[in-house]
Amino acid sequence: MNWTGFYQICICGAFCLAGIRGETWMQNGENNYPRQKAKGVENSFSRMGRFLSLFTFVQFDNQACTGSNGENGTCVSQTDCQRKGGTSIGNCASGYGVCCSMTVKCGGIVRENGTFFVNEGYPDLYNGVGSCQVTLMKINPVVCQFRLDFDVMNIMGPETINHICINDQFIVSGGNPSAPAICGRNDGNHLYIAVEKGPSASPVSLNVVTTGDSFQRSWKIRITQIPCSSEVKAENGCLQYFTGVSGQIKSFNYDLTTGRQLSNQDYTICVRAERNFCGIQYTQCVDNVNTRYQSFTLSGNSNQAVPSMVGSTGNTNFCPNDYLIIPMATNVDRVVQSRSPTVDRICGGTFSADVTQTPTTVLSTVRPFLLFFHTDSTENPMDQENKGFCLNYVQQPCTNRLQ
Ligand SMILES: [Ca+2]
Ligand SMILES: [Ca+2]
Repeated sequence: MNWTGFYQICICGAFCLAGIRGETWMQNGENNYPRQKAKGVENSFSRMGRFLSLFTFVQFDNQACTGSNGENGTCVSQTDCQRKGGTSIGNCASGYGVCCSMTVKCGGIVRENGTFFVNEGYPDLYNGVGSCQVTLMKINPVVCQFRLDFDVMNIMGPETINHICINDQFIVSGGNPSAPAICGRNDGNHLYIAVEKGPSASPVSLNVVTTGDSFQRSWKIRITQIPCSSEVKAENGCLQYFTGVSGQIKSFNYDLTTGRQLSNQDYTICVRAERNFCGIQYTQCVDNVNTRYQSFTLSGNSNQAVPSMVGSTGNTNFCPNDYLIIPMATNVDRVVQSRSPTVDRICGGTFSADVTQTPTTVLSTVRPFLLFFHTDSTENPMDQENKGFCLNYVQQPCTNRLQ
């Protein structure tokens, strides 16, 4: 993301104006940037024009950096890092800045872009019971969304009968769309929280509730603030937002070994249609763990082979309970023959737009590219050992066939 900041340090023999800085927001094309500039430096120079030739300027962006420990931070001056309560994890900007990692724990307030919310004692594991909440503050009125990236997110999973998060829960309060409570293992997943534009937006809080049995928990959540005009701002209503021509989408707590499809989910997943792409194909992920592919198991007894089920054809299961909606989905190998009937609602134990036990590649040409995931509050006895879904997507270029 192009959070360009800007820091100027002047280097000269006897004169140095380094460290005279302030923070403001400036327009740069389509984006608003938090920009640090050398406040007063220009005035000083206008008065000291004759000395200008003595100065050499080094400027660097307040961009994401990688610390010596391999973790991500933000490149700022050492003074700023200390002032903000961060930790230096390395150098950046040719040694003129430090790669600063900012973290908050229970009870903390997030006031900086790129802050991590971590468990008490992180990177040690946390085996306590309680409610751990942090509050998110917009760093600027033009921020419209928070993006949460779960670098590490491992709390106790759902109970095993109906897959409800009754032990541990991660809860987002405030913001829009309302995020479902999630639990279990969610490393690498993400979600977006939309907030009102302007200075007086309703507060957003993140809460990790831990109850019940002993469990070795850990979390590290990166919180990115996204301006309304940003290219990476999610479209309205999207809890998850993927960019790029190809990628992978997983339901929360998806894991081929220990994961369980979560109940009470209801959210929209969006994929940004890249320029000159008119369609999108989905294929269920490879399963190297189980003897039979279980990377799309939304309904039925996943201990057995279960065909795909679709909501619009005359079979016995119209996916009334748990389903993934892909607008006007059709199997790729049927498209060329004719304008085949399309379906929207897919469930069962195999991913296909037809009723089959063979996983197939599914195409949708409805833009924007969206999926809606819904699960009800029960599993047992009809559904057992469902894992949810993992889909690989590939956008399809605009051709005569796909326009
Ligand atoms: Ca199910
Ligand atoms: Ca269910």
